[in-house]
Amino acid sequence: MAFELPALPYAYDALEPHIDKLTMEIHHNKHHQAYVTNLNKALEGHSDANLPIEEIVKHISKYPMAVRNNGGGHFNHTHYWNVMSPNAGGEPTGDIAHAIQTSFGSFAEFKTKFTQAGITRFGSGWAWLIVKEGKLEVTSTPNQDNPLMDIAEVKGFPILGMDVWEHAYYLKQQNKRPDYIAEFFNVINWHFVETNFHAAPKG
Ligand code: MN3
Repeated sequence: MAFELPALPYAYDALEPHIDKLTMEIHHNKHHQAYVTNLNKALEGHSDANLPIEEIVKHISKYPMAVRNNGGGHFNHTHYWNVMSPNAGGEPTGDIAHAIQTSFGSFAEFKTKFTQAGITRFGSGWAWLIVKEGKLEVTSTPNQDNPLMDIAEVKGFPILGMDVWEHAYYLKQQNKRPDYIAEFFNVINWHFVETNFHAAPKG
């Protein structure tokens, strides 16, 4: 049983005009595929190749760097495709809206913090909204690390992840990462974020 590239839950052009078709095609079909291929290579003949990717990610310190980079890449991108959706964005409602209000004061304050986390992540990496000890927190990770990893500086349960690698936006926004982040807010699937919020450990 090898890891496989999951199908995108919508068409490559479904996030237009916010995220363009060519970026989505290359990002999914080339970048994510490469993480999957290289993860399979790195775990070839290893019994852990049958574990769910979450289990590998949680105990990432016991694996070589190739598993950290490519296993992280596989986990993060699988999350990312689902955290975006056509006809999405806007302000959340329900339990997740309430939790954001409680933790950050307002949605606008959360948006500022999350945007800053994405902008200030030097080089390649991710911005995250996590559940940590029952509370929401914004953090970021370098490369393909994520807050589930035992090596993460700030650990927690990721409920919303934003890819800020240049490959996520360079064809459309070139060097303007803040423009990509503004567009990302137009495609956030808050229902998926809320589902993750409910699945997070409470303690
Ligand atoms: Mn990416």
